Amino acid sequence: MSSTVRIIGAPMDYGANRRGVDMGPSAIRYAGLADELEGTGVEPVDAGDLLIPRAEERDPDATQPREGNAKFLREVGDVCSRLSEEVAETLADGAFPLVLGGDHSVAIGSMAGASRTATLGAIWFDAHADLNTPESSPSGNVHGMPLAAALGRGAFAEMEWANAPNLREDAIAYVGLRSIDDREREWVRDSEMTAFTMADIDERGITAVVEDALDVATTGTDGIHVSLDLDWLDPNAAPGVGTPVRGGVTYREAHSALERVSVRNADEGVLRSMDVVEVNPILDERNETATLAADLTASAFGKRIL
Ligand code: 6HN
Ligand code: MN
Ligand code: MN
Ligand code: MN
Repeated sequence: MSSTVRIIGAPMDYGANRRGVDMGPSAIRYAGLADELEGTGVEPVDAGDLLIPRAEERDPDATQPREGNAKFLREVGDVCSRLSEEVAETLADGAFPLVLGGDHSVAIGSMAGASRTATLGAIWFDAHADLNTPESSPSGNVHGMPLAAALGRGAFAEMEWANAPNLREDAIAYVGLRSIDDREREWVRDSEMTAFTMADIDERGITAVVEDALDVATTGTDGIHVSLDLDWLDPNAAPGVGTPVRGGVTYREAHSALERVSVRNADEGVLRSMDVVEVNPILDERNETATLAADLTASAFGKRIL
């Protein structure tokens, strides 16, 4: 892994129905992300935020796919194309791209950029499967679709900007899944992806599950993308998210998981890119979800108690 971590803010909320997630990058910065990262020995460089027009100035239905429903798809496409470019450039410069969302649709841009010149695996720390297509989405919110977009499923097949060219479906692992739509359930079962649900964590413990997820994501790939959706955690630990689901991982399990990622990364240099998404300061309590986001990110880069 490179020792320079480039922080790229993507204050986008087009993909979520709850306003406020566009303030995520500021909140995570104010929570002390750069200092936390510096404490782990990496050199954080803040590239600032992508410029993103407010949703109120845009028409949610301006460009719809031929079938189905995906709000602000044109805007998401514009932002993610620029983000993909930034991520690819960051990697070309020998730095590590750390993307701060924003809603989870930013991951479309992160993965497209990170998989341009390398075969990519992914670990999806999330309560949700994020595998809806514009055709299947119950909400029309693109933050429920980033994996379908990256894999070119449904209407996304014809949207080149959305596809992550060298993302391997069989190297994607979900960790902590507990809220899944009916169509998504069928698709996850029929897919080549590996899904570790909360039941797997209950049964086997977070450490064993994350080790397996790392095996899945590193097999046959040049590196992995870690996507950290803060609603992965139980709402008790992370209240500041737009789509909370009870029964998530605890504060300590979350740390343990990201620490496993950092240990494997120290040994094998597996980490290629990361995004931290869905922090919504309006719904948060005293910025604690953003603080947790900063802390967990530092854990992924090697933050230790001793
Ligand atoms: N997230 N499956 C629901 C939907 O609207 O498609 C919820 C998505 C949540 C999205 O995790 O970022
Ligand atoms: Mn998500
Ligand atoms: Mn973006
Ligand atoms: Mn989620």
